[in-house]
Amino acid sequence: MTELSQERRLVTSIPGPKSQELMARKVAAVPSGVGVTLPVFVTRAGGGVLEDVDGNSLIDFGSGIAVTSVGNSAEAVVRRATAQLADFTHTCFMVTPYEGYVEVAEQLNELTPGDHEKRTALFNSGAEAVENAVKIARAYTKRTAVVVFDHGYHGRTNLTMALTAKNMPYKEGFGPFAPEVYRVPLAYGYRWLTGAENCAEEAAAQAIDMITKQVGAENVAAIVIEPIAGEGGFIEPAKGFLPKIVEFAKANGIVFVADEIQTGFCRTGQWFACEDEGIVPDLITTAKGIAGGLPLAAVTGRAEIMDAAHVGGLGGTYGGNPVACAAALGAIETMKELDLNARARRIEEVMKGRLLAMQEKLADSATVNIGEVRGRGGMIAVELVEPGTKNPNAAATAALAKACHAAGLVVLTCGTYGNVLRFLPPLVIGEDLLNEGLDIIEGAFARV
Ligand code: PLZ
Repeated sequence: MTELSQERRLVTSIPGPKSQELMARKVAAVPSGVGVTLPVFVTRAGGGVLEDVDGNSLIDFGSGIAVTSVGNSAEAVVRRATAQLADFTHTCFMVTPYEGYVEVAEQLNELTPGDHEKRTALFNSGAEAVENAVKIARAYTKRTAVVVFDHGYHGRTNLTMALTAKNMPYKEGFGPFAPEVYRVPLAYGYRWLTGAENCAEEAAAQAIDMITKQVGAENVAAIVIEPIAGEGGFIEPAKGFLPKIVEFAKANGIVFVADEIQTGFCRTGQWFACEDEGIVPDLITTAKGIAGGLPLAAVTGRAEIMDAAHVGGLGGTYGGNPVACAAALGAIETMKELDLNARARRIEEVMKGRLLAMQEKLADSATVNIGEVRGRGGMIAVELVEPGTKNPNAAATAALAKACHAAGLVVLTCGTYGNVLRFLPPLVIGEDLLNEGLDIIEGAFARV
């Protein structure tokens, strides 16, 4: 197969005619509930590009939602997964186990924060990992309540829909939801009414007050939080907020669960985003970046908590599939070899430099302002507002994303108010493509 050339190349309009034909088949064969951000059908992908059926090559600032951090079809992922495919594809780890699963567990026990004794259980999706973290915390504490935060996202299964904050599109019409889920404020500095400088202190106090007054700390099994809220808008909780919540959990025998499904595996310039504030979670959920694109997820945590579930209480037919495990070992090998943490930090430097300049340039714009540039590593976003206000500008966000797509740049939106343009490039993207992508964003701002 010919090497995928690392360039943007548009030979048709986006989407091209072949993609449009396939989209018509999709509409006839797949329910409309399964949405599509950019109806371009992919044939090959790698490095920082996606190639489509019409021969276009698009720059990838999405990584399939923070999954292909090591790039699509990364060499070590393909090599190890291919070898595993030829050896055996499935036995079910609960029936007759295999080494790859144990090796992934060992790696995660070592890479995650804290040097206490740990255990790891493997699953198929992020939502499944979060569900299992809650099961484990309930088994350990013999309590039922789960505390989550404003703007939180944890999945689309029944329990994780309950844990997820945003109604549309995730929950609307899909209830009733799982009980014993309580939502408290998140330290969202940009939108904190008394100002960002008071946010960490006040939000933590409010959250703790709500837990103690409305739920009772002694009833709480787990506090589940993303160290950076992903789908909610790439919100970095104001510094000091997370440590206060951790301290409260510790003082009250509550299992602190960090959902690092989007932030994990070098995405934020650390193995895990918790590390930035020195946080050691009791349990940590991971998925996405873990296996270079193959479906795999994990719960890693303190041995005494992880071992609380009775024998046979955890599992699933496919959890820790051997091919996915081999891919994960290849992905982790790549992260170490290429020092993707350093690459993520470089991406932040380049992106923030240019986005902050755009923010300044747009200060007098009559259509859109960049309210805030935020995020860490290869997880960067701009929150867009109406000129001279903090009113969310979802219309401009949608228009900008569309303009980027038409120019051959895959970008995603997010945010409770739909007004955040987010960038999640593969961490192996070349700096020329990174800058070309930023040129496109700058051009889109100039036109919108
Ligand atoms: N926790 C922090 O980011 C998945 C969702 C895309 P699954 N985020 C992308 C969509 O619209 O469905 C996510 C996450 C965090 C949990 C999940 C859920 O992971 O692998 O999608 O189940």
